Amino acid sequence: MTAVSVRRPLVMGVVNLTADSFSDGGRFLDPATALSQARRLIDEGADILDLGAESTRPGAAPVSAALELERLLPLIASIRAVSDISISVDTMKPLVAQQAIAAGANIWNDVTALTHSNDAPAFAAQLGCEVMLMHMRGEPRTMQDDPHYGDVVAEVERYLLARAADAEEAGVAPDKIWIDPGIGFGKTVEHNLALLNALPRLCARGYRVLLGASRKRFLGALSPSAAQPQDRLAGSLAAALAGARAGVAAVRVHDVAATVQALDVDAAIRLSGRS
Ligand code: HH2
Repeated sequence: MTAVSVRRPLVMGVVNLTADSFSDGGRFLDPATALSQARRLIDEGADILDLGAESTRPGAAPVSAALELERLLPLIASIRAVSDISISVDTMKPLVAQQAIAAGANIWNDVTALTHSNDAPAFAAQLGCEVMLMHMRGEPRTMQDDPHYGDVVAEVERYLLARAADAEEAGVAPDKIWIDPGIGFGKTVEHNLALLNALPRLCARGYRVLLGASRKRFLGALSPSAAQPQDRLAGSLAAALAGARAGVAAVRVHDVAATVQALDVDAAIRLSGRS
């Protein structure tokens, strides 16, 4: 008999090396604290660590490539000294991605979906790493100023498929491409809910899908007890489970242990329902 299995999404734990991230800004700026946070997320069961040195929250100030690298490279080296976990680097700058990959990162997570410069897709192809292409409307500084869409699902899907096609044309292998609807990036609460409902459709497009809903502001609008980012664990888990049921390949989260537990139980329930 062939073994039946239900694969749960990979869990990507966030380590923000930023002064101003919306949920944990400034907490892990010190290199030793950042490393201990990374180790903690590994111990809690993270499959991927997502390291970001520039906040993308609405209104965030840009950070120079030099400062991003100053924050990222020592941490990548110290994680690599203790673990072979997959590391993604959350940056829009090709040169930062290049140096991070050279230092031991495996994945380029780009919230601008390789549009920051004309040569970004060629850069990604040359690096040979996995790339995560996220949808964002506008830029972080202004993206939440009254975002409008005709049909948010169709527009986000069209954009992501066009960006993936561009990456493939530049030489990125299709199995290295991830797509991500960019929850909260130039979207109202209703847009985010429509996209969460459309995850099965996105997952059917042949690319791995990443979902990042953890602690985001729309959760606070949906439940009165979730006003502050640190009070949004339960809502974040609900979104992660919706992603798991839709077939996403990974969820990007701040609370790794709780997410692993919720996804493990959910996978076991689904598995037992099949037997
Ligand atoms: N969300 C954030 C940052 N990077 N990358 C992808 N691919 N998808 C996401 O949904 C995503 C992302 C925002 O969360 P956080 O890192 O906690 O905050 P900040 O951008 O303020 O550092």
